[in-house]
Amino acid sequence: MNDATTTHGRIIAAPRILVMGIGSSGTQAVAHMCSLNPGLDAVVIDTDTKVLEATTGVRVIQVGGAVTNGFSAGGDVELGRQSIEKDSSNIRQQLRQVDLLVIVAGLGGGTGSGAVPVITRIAREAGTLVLCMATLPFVFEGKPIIRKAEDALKKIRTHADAIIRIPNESMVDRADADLPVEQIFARSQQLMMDGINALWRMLSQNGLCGLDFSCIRTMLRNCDGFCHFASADAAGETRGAAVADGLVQHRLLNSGKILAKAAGLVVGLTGGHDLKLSEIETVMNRLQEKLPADTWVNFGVAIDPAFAGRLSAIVLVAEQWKEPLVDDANRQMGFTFNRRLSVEQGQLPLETTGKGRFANLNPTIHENQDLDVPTYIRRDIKLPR
Ligand SMILES: Nc1nc2c(ncn2[C@@H]2O[C@H](COP(=O)(O)OP(=O)(O)OP(=O)(O)O)[C@@H](O)[C@H]2O)c(=O)[nH]1
Ligand SMILES: [Mg+2]
Repeated sequence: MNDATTTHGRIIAAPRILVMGIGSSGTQAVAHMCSLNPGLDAVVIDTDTKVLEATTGVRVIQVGGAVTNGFSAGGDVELGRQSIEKDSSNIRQQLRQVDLLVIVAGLGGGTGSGAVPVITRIAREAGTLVLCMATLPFVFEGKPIIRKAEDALKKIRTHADAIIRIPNESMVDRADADLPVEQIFARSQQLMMDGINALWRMLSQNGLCGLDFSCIRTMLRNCDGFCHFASADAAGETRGAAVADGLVQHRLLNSGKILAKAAGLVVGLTGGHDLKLSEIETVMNRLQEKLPADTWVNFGVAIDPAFAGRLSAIVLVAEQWKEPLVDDANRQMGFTFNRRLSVEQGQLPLETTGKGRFANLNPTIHENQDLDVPTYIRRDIKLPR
């Protein structure tokens, strides 16, 4: 945590959120976010010199110079993976003191699909909470590209706390056939940007009640790998009702169907000093009407003078509610192996045995870890998800 200050004997800490755009579409999306919200702490990473040279207003890292010679990975996931592996120390450096890493990428190309699984792994090893926002290809892009994106998703899921999938296909309505494709891409960029801005606002501004970093962490770590999000913004007298409508009809929540089976929900509201209780009630009641009775719900309200006359909301929705894959206490690399494996649901009752004829050999220590201890035990991974 950063910026820890003491007020009346209470430690107040603002979490550091780093937004990372990976690959060409991730880079463009994050650069656009930074142009509209210069307060964002962000970095973009790509193999493609041309894309990076055209990018301004954000920290830029080129990877894989020796792998792709400054060109893109050309759709080759393995080249994307190698490019980031070769520069992994730089990525580790970027993650120092970061509490929440938000990755933005378009899956289906070489750099994003190859690099994001590696970055999520590095972030997990560093103990950083990882949320990945990934767009999925249009159907017209073809099966090989869709398969590439699906494979990447599976790999990302083993390390990221939560993934928000944004299918490009869901950005399109029937009436949109004649719209320029650029406009459709802009739509998903806008959605991601609204979501990240709202999340950033909730976590970096003083809340009136409720929502803080640990609440977001609980949500991301318990959502069993995937979660959904939506945001809505409105101004004027009827802003409470307009925001409620915007959320329950949101395309990323499948017009309310995702809410109807939600196992967990976090709602963050931001208004000005004129925010009324009735507006909060309008939004919360509309959402509650849609939810199953036993949904875990947490909400918070932040006041920002710039939101006078306006109301903004973000919701994060989990369809599943499960124990996290890795225990918090053991997320850092290099914890000592000296624990009893408890037998819980979703965990195999595996026993460790003696080293037998290997007992007198020196252990293989790398970066403070004993590599002779199986990875799933060193990292306290419960098998399988
Ligand atoms: N939403 C959105 N998606 C995009 C955009 N551009 C590309 N995509 C999607 O993102 C996927 C990956 O494209 P890129 O980001 O260009 O690929 P990359 O990761 O740079 O990979 P390489 O170019 O092969 O190194 C594509 O298959 C598209 O589905 C965009 O501007 N907006
Ligand atoms: Mg590219």
